[in-house]
Amino acid sequence: MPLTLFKSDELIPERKKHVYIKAPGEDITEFLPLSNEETIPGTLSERGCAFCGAKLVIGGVLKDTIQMIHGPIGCAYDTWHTKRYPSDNDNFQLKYVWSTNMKESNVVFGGEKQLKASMIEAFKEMPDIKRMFVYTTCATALIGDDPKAVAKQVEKELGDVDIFVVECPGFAGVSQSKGHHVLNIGWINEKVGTVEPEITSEYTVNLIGDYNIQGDAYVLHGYMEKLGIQIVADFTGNATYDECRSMHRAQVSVVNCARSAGYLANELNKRYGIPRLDVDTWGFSYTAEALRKVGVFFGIEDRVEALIEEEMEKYKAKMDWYKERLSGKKVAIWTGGPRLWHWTKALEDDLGMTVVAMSSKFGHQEDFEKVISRGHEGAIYIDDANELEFFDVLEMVHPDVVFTGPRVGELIKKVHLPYVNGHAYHNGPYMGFEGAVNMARDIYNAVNSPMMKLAADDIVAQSKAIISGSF
Ligand code: CFM
Repeated sequence: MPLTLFKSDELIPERKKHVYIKAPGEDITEFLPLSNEETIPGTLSERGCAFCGAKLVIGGVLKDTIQMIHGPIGCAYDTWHTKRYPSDNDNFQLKYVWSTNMKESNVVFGGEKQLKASMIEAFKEMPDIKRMFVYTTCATALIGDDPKAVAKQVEKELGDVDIFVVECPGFAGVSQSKGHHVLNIGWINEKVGTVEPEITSEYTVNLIGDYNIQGDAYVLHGYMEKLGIQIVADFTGNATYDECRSMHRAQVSVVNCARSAGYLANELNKRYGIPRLDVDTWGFSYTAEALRKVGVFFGIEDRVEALIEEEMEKYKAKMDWYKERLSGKKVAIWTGGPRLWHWTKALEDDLGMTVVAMSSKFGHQEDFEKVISRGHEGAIYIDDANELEFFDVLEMVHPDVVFTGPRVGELIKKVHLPYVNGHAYHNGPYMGFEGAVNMARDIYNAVNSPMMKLAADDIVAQSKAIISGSF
């Protein structure tokens, strides 16, 4: 059964091109669901906007940078405090939100004056901070404000600040994916190569596409430290603005989220000859494989093997405990895109689970190629799924647990299914060996939580009471 029309899509038959069920003997050269296309009107997409992809996903992670959002207040508020990326800078980036708070009169008469005033005010309020990202939004892009010109004026007036402007309003693309792209290319064009790092090791890497979700980057940084490898920059988990300006000096780019930051790795390769090494760092087998790739690159295989052995010693027995209890459970994954291919085989190999359905909000063709080739027959793959399709899938595959975000998670809870936060995690980190155990623990706790049963009982009791008139 290749491309498939769900029951709920009878009135939008175009959706058929976005749903694929892997059949025996087929491969990805025959079928791929359509992706990275405009959402079909009426399907109620779960996607984010292009501005959000730039600000919330990548720029906002930097630990020493003011994120000035040039637009109505909602664009700032809605991309503040909804992601969990800590830093060792006292979580500066999580505490504050900055906006030019565009009002109707600014829209009518132009917002540049307001932008300049807000930028100067923000720097004055935070005298220790000397770096800033400025983002345009739909409103300010439509009226034609020129934030780059304003940034130049502010840099000149203040003298000691550096500003990066991201011109990627919400409407710039079909999803948040466009924001990743615009920010990546802007950064390499304007900022990479403008700071020289201090090199302290004969082995140097860029980590690319890891955003320190609940401390993921800390786990990877710990491994690099044990291996004696210097991280020139992590784009952008727990990173500073200036570290990311010095990425041109690393020997290799180790790429985690290829979707959001593969563009930058490719440009570093083209412009500076830095090779790109793609890895997966969720799950036991993948983490070991990732470390081995790095080991081979630098010729430090012995150190890597010692590290893997040490970690296995610490975590393998715990993982096996969960494997015994989670084997055979069915999982659905509904996240952005990359986590589908990072997780599908990892959950099956490490925990014996079966991944039965996956939905990607904004993955491109290459993401579907990766996930479908790693998945098994009968698995369902959907691009940009909507709510009703989710319900169809639940009926078709009856997962024991769903990985998704809090928004879809609320729906999942209402049908009394366990849910694990696949974007920001329940109790991470989830990367590396220790992360794999945390993830297994959260799945185990979700699957075995008495809450779902109690909620179901409660509904039965309430319905009985309503029928008998005693409610
Ligand atoms: Fe990369 Fe990400 Fe993801 Fe992503 Fe995202 Fe995310 Fe995601 Mo939520 S950068 S593409 S835009 S791995 S926020 S940390 S979890 S949808 S699969």
